Amino acid sequence: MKDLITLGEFVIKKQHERADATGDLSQIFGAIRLASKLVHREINKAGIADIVGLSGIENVQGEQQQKLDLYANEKFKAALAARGLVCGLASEEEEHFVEFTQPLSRGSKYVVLIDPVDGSSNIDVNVAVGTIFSIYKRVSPPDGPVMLEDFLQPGTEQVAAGYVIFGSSTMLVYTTGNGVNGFTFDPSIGVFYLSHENMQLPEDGRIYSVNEGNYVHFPQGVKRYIKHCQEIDPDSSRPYTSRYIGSLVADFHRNLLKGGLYFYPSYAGNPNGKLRLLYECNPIAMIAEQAGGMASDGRRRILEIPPEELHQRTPFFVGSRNMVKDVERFIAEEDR
Ligand code: P6P
Repeated sequence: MKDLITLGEFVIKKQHERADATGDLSQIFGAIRLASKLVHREINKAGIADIVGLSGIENVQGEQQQKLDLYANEKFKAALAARGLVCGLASEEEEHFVEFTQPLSRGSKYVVLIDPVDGSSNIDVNVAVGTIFSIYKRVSPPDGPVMLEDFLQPGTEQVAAGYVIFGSSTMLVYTTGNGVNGFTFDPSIGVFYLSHENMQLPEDGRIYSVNEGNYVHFPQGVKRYIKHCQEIDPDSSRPYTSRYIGSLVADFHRNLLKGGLYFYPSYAGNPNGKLRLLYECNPIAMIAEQAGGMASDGRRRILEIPPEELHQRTPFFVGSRNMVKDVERFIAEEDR
């Protein structure tokens, strides 16, 4: 049995391989690791503990906050604040960014953006959910307060991005810009072990993931692409398979491993779709690109979209490079 490498050992190893590495990211990943273990524990007893169901509170999105959303948000916030390397956090569950004012955090040079539990409406029905995180270096003066500009940076400026998927097993998948690696959690000893080294997103795929219930509201080019997926053409392995879990992290993770395209287009009354640019699309897009895939809003590279506000949404097409290029071609034909 080959030597098992823990997430902590791997992050330290990678840190020593980079002359400019300071060890800060290693510390931040330690906080993410801790909070992920706490969320794993709560999710895995959700049926028993009073953690399932709605909190009775609405978040800034006007969505009913699940109790686990709040629990996870608090645990990630506390763990990141305690490390003294992060000066602020933005979260799907927080209307505004949160500045960490503890003396330990003053002058820290990183900010973190998270979706604490993406797909949380699936918790009650025992379907995989995930945490998504994105890490930037602050751009405001280090001796001053954290500013909104620290969070409104294009995805190309991310220093790290990743997700934790709480599924049949709990996995943490991340990138610091040098490839993508996946770690599987062993709850018996509370350790994440390297299980998927140098993950590659197949450039072709046969799986498309979209909520076809919105079909009538999709733009014409997207409708034509969906019909393209369903046509019989053995030479191009069509019809493709439709797989949609309703949990971005779970749908993306499957497509990362097997190839495929996840998309949440604009639809009636929602010109920018549903997914949030800063703490859902940018981190997933960084992982996709680092694994050889592609992420677009149907016309532009996701990572180059200039953010204008914390919770802004964007249409999202992510996965196998050739599938993203195909759907962009159908959309472009409608633009002519
Ligand atoms: P719909 C979960 O709320 C989420 O943000 C993604 O995880 C998921 O892919 C999508 O929304 C599901 O949305 O409208 O298809 O139920």
